[in-house]
Amino acid sequence: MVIAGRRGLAVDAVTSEALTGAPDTGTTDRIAALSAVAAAGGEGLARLAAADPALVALAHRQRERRCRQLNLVAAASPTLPAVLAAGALGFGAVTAEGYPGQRYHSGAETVDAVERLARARAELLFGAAHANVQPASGSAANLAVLYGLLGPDDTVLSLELSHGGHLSHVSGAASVSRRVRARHYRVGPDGLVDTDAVAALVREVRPRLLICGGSACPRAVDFAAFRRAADETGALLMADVSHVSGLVATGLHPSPFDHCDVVTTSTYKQLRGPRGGLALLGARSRVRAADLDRAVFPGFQGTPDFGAIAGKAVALRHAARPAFAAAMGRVVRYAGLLADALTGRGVPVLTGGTDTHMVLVDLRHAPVSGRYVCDVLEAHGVLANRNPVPDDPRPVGQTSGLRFGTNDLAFRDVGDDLVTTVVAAVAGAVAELAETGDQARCPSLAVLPDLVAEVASRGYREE
Ligand code: DSN
Repeated sequence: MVIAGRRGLAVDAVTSEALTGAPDTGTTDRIAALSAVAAAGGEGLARLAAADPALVALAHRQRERRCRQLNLVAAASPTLPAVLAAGALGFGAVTAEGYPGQRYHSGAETVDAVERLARARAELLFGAAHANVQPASGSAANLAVLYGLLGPDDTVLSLELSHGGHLSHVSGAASVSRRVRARHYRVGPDGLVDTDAVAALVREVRPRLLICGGSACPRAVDFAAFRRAADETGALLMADVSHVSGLVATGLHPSPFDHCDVVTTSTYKQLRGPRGGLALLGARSRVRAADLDRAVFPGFQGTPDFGAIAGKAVALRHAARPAFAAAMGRVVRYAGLLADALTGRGVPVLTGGTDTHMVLVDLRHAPVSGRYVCDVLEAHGVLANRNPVPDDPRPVGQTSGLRFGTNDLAFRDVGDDLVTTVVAAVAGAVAELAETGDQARCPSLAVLPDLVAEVASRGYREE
């Protein structure tokens, strides 16, 4: 297959054969042998059904729900079937602390190669100087950096949680805030981060680490401006690109790797990978690879999940393919359609639009909360999440925001006409709820279940 994308050819050229000397083949015999060990294979499922019928019943229920749902959760992408299979091959059963060639347990030769493969693909895909593929999640990657690279007197400067930051960026609600000192910058009335104001705060706070990116940032992050802000006092700069790592990998979002010392991401939010994270170094990072590795292990985690690392390797290879780049193009386009449909119906969205997969509805002046709208949409088959907005007048259990994302929709085998119709119906439902406060007076809701079923019946492309 021809591979494109910024670093596609190089990513595809990294084979386990190159790393281990063992032939890279997928012969029928080998696949048959593997299906016997794969927990997802028929034999494994039959055993599960006998061992735990309750769990199998829940799996059926979840499958049936998925057939009636449109997933517009911004923090989700559909896990690749190949990633699920990789996770079920038995690598996860290996206990081996440490890093390839330097494990604390024997029997790690094969998982060493798996980890090297994932690491090489991550470095090539993103243009990173170094990749640590062991973090159990994006949060774990962030916490490893915070605990491992900062001293007791250091301060972190990051985006405030209610303004779009993340719990693991030393939010007051996270236990890390009892160990690591933090100050936070905020977005302005336009919903955007003013990087000149961040630079001024850097001069005042003199943080050891400046963090950019977050969980509810619909606009592209200006990494170069954050670098200039960090350089005011020589702070380290870290970007958390968990939400946009697919866009970064395909060049549809600016890359942090020329500007940041450390870059973290989760692997399931946009990369179609397993639950897990990556901690990466920028091209000119002042952090040494050995220090980053020590921060993850032994600093923060023990034995990594090699099943997840195998899944990360698969997802990283897939992210270098033309089909993934095409899907990322649709992600951004569909999010723009949704933002336009909402604003066209008089529903404000934060920042007035989006550059990414994410659209943040602002319900501050509506008679209904984010939670209410989220619950009503779910009852009609549409998944989203309630989200705080800056200076939210409602409590965090209710919120005045609603966060949508278009990752799942963009990977589905649906054409633009159906997407346009669905997006208009979702926007209509939100607009009517925001205007009337009463779901009984929202005609757009009635059309949602059939549209959702139509989209859900299409399955995913390029698997
Ligand atoms: N970080 C959370 C979010 O963005 O929704 C999910 O992991």
